[in-house]
Amino acid sequence: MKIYINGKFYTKENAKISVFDHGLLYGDGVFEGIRSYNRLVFKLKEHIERLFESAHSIMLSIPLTKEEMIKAVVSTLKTNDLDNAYIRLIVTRGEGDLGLDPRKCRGNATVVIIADKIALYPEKLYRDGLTIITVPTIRNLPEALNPQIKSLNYLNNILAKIEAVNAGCDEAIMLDSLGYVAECTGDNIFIVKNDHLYTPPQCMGTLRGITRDSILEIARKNNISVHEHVITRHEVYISDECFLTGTAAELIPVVKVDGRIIGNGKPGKMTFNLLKKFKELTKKEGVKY
Ligand code: PXG
Repeated sequence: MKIYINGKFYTKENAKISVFDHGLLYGDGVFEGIRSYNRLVFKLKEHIERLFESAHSIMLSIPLTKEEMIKAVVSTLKTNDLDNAYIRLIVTRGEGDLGLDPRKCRGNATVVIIADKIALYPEKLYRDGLTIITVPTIRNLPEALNPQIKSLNYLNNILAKIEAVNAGCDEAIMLDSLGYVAECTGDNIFIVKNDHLYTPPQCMGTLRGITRDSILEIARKNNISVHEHVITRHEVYISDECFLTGTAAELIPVVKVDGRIIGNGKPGKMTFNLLKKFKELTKKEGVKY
């Protein structure tokens, strides 16, 4: 495995950054998780766009242009000769001192690109569906740390994941400060009711997921009624189908929430149909390498 750090490639053993890097000291940085399918990088432009938006919001200046960043990702994939990959793109504030003042990092942002494989859940769960739970930890408040910023500070999500794991569940539903369903720890959430598709709007505590947007696009093209609308836990409990979306998980069915069986307890028809169409899209769309 060859890892890109600031324009050079290193073996896994030699891929190291400073312990004074503010990405490590404070989680001060931004990231993206991207997938490639059959030598096509899915929605690469959208991921790079979101990375630059996250960086702009935290006043982190990325030392590459968007075009250069795209080239760096492509070159990492070529160097590693992976047909299907999970790419982790990280930009940290860089090396500073032990104070949190980002000016001490002198604009030396660190860019890291790792291309590897990832299977978030065992194959069986894609067939049988997940058991999930609503957890006490709410999603970060947008007025404190906006979930639209994909920052390296993921403790909010990790705490929720720990609560789900402690309860013996696969994933956590995180609510927003008003008690509406926001999203899961690394995925967006959808429900189906009477053939209509619902997902929370991106304004409260919800990341505008790129997989989420692809599913919405596929649904609209297939004349499915789509609603970006606030969702309560009650609406999840009485839904016909429920599924999660994310680059790492792709699209995975949910069959039990807070002890309530969803639909007939099996992954639903619309879920499988959207998954099939999503897979088709990943086969034909993307940046070639
Ligand atoms: N919500 C959150 C909070 C995320 O972190 C998504 C939704 C889905 O967004 P995309 O654009 O990927 O459809 C994410 C992204 C993991 C893991 O190990 C998950 C993400 C990032 C890094 C690791 O589960 N999810």
